[in-house]
Amino acid sequence: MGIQQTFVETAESIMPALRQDEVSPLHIVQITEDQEAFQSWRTTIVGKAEDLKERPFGKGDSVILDFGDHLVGYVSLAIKPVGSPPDAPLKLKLTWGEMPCEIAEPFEQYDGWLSSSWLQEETLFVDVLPTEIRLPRRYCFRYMKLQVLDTSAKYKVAFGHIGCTTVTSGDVSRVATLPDGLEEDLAAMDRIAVKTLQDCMQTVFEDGPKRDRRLWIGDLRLQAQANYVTFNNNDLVRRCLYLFGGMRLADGAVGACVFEHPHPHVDDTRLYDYSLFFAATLHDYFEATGDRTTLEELWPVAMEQLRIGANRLDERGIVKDDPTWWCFIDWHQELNKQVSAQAVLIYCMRRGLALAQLLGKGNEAAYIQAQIDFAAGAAKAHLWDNEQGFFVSGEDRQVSWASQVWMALAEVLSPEENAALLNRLVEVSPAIGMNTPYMHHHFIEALFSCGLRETAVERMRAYWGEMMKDGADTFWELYNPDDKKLSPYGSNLINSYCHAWSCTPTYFIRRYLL
Ligand code: RAM
Repeated sequence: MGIQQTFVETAESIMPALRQDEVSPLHIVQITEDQEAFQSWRTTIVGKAEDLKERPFGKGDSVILDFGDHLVGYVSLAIKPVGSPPDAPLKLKLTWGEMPCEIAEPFEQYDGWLSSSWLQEETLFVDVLPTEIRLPRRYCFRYMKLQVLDTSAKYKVAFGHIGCTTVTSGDVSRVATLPDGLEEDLAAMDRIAVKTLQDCMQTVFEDGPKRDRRLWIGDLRLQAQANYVTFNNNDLVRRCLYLFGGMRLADGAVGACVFEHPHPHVDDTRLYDYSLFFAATLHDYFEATGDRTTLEELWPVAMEQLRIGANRLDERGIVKDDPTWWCFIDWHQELNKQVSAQAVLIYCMRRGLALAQLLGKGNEAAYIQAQIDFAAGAAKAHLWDNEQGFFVSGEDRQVSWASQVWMALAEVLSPEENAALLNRLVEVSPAIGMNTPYMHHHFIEALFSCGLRETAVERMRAYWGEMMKDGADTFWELYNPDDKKLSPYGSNLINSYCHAWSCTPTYFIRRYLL
């Protein structure tokens, strides 16, 4: 299978232009340890950024600048010598942070399992002063620390213009203003969600502009849904669909993520649920755009994902669960993913069925319908525990939030039974919870689709609302109100604090609450 060049060419032909803006820092801040503050770091304004211009910096001097909001872009700075003619290079260290922790905690102490190279820092040796430097890498930050590691005994330096040229393919003027009357906290939540999406919108829908800076299909699906009610950059969704469709794994499965550079190529990560989401994303794209040409071209890819997914059903009609198999669902080590995977399969097949019917593909529609009946029937027969009133997953018959949420979305039970299932879930609150905004998204979506609007809004407030109270400028990759340093990567320094899959409050607000 591998590469379908014409699809990749279509994707490359609709490369978006990036919009730029110039942003300057606002404040000089101090970051101090405070157990009461989010992740134990408190930020205090100690001056205006413009006051920096007159301040000479010698060996060992440093300053932290606050740009006032989350930015993605290219940093430039003007540096001039103060005192005698510079008789040695300037050695300057720069550190960027989306969050105070990245500025306050030395990166040398980082011991997580993702590469430390994601941590944003730079050491510059400047031979000739004065100078104006534009750094070649794109950074993602609100805070920037300047540390003069050395000048010489004879001169110091001063910083003139410091700025960031931001980049995004999201045109904020296309986002409709919210009507008056929406509660203030929800309007603020919408604004932060839109900003999150905007900063992730580059030449693809990136998962996080700090990390991993690439296109993952699980993230894409949610970004696309948020995009249809905000930026409406539908060509960007189309480009991403063609990238996934054009570059697949050896057996035809859609890869979990793709890279754009040095040329488009698919990563070798395979996730059961992510491959299936190709069909759901194509379904949503067609629903939003009515673009039949794209649907017709990419339909065979979607159909193939459904077949590959259904091939994992055992003779009973249950997704085989073994240690070699990887399904994402949530960052949660103890979560058994069998029930959720079964539900994702059914959820995606339902959307595939709608597309097959629309395209008049009778045989394929019949095949999908038969698989839905098989898998949904098996779920009720083998995964439902009548006594507990929950779906149970894996050999140990685990009851988790994810299993119930995904089964509600898969509509295996009747609408009334689904609503009762979600109410029971909230009441019983099983110990195997949800860790990511991605999993919370599915919980909220399930609540809205079962008509549990009040609980949905309450839960949005309890999750994204808490992130706001904890100072979010953009919504985060990971958040657990009970464990604020939670990271699946061994350190919260490497977490992404502007993350695609966290942008969906705007989708909920604009789709269900206006
Ligand atoms: C992480 C990223 C990304 C997600 C994958 C599965 O690397 O956070 O958003 O889709 O995991």
